Amino acid sequence: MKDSRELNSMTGDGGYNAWLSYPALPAGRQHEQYVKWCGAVQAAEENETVQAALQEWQKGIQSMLGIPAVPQPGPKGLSVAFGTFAGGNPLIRSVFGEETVRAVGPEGFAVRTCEDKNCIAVGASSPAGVLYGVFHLLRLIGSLEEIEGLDEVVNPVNGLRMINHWDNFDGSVERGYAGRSFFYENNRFRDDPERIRDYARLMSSAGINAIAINNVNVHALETLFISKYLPEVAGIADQFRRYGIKLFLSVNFAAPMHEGEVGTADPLDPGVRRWWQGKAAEVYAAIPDFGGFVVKADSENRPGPFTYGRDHADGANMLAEALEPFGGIVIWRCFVYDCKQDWRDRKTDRARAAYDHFKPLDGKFGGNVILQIKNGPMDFQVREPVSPLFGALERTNQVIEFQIAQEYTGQQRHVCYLVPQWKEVMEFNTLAKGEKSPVKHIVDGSLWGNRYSGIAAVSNTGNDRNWTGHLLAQANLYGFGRLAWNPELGAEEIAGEWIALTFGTAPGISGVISRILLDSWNIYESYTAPLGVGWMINPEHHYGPNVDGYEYSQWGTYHYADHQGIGVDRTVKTGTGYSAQYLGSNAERYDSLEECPDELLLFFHHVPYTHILHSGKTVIQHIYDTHFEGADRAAELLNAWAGLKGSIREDLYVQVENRLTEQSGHAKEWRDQINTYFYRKSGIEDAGGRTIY
Ligand code: GCW
Repeated sequence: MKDSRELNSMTGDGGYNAWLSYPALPAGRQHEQYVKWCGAVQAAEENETVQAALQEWQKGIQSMLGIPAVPQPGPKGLSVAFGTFAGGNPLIRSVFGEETVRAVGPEGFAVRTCEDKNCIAVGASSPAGVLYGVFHLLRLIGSLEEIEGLDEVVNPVNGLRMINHWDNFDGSVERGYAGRSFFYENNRFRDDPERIRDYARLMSSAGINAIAINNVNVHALETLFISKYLPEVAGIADQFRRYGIKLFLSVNFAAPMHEGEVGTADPLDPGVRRWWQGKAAEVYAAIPDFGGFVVKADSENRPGPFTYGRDHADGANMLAEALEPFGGIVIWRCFVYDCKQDWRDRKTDRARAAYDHFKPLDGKFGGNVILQIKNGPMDFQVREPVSPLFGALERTNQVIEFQIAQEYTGQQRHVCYLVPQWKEVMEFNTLAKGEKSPVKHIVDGSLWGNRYSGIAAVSNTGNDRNWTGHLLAQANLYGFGRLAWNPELGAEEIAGEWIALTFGTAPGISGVISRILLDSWNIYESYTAPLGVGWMINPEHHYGPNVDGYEYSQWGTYHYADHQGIGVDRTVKTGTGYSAQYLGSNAERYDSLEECPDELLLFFHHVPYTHILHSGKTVIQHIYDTHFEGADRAAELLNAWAGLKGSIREDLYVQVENRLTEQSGHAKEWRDQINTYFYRKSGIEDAGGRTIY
């Protein structure tokens, strides 16, 4: 336990500084080592990003070590030096030889402890690389890692490391669970540059380099972000630029009509093409390093090329042509499906939709178009198979889309650390090009040699003091960035970093918080919809149990539970044929009732409640057991957390205690609703004789 003096000396920021809190490090050997090197800093380049790195370094060192990092023009005792290779500090060039310089990519960095030159040097080819390198060093120090003997080159694995905001101009956030937007309020840009700067710092320190600032559902006023509101958008881009982040905008496909200048949005119409070209020129005049457009078209009632008998490639390529001269890209979303499926029609299947729409278009997209594909075929459920589009598109740039916002995983009122889920998806072997074809190598561009690569995710932030509502949801935000930077990092490793940087390194803390995080996905899954079938939430707002919420609505998302059984038949012979969208043994495994993994059984098969799982249990007993256990384990999370009282800052402690209390109660509600539903449907008793209403 920390002594109370030390705890109280930490500011009660309510979680605002998140993983950039820079908690004071304990005295000892490591502390001495850091103090020895970090008292002086050489970083004279005038570039604003290098200067941002310097400020961050000084802030971090002061706070963690309690000493100033004094800027120093040249060598004099030990120091930390950072800059670009071409930046004019001869020390940087003398530390890193030609070979190292060549190995450092556009956003990477090299870091070396040079005893003979009395410095720890961070060198990069770009200012952004310098900034990433400085955050790297700060992270090492914050986690009590060695900084002597450093010698490494670090490059991000994925080119695009992107956050998508679903923020609306009125200040609301679609699927936002952490307050309102910090960009907008009441159809105005909020005048809060400090918040945006701190947001950019957080994102950049996690490795993010692209942010789309408005909802993919682009309403009337947001349509004008590429015209009337460009000056304000450019102001945000200025803030982002300093931290190596490019700004993107979601655009309305029907914008040319909306602004009343053209009578159609037909992508093959010359007037429409000219309109977008003019718009692109205006945007780049205001924001020279503008990233590009994100587009949700012909999806959930958004306009798109279908209206004109054109396809997605026609639509995307038209926008791509407008952006190409400026180096911009089009990110075209594949979340396209018929949201009005009728239950009598057993062949239409929402899960099939993205593949059916986009597979035939492989190879038809322009070089600066990237398809953005949700990780699963449905919609960010706690458990889904991997989208079969991964592996189906050989000649198309593609990025994967995750959802950091916990729309279906407890809405940041329940803890659900999603990094393990994302890792599982990234490791999934698509078999697209032989035995070693994991999703991570499709999205990083290496499998097919794509020009663009990357990973995007829907943000979980808002203007709540701690950014994410649930303090532990910060780990998802941080973890997403780190995983996008390097998918080889482990879920536990990332959790460990986040914990040290947020709560400090006092013994006994990390193990407890790490366990909570790492168990949380499995716990959440166990008391909600069983065996991969998904949904079972209240329609529209998507929070809380409602087994038949979507079963009897017009949205066409079913589990088909009756008194005999449950599950969606997606097999080839008797079902929707979805399983055939996978390749080779994946298709066979999912199609086969015997081989299908338990956790996805009800996604692929309709079975009687008495069906025996690989685990040896019947489906119905599995449902009862997991729901009783899940609710108990949710309650234990609260007990585990209670053990930290007094060891971590009180303002942080209390926040999580409140949320875990709520979760523990809500998990019981889930347990009872689901168990009671299936008991009454099936008439089968729980072998454990526990209370089911
Ligand atoms: O997950 C669903 C959400 C919608 C969202 C849509 C999408 C932005 O319920 O709110 O719209 O996905 O991804 O476009």
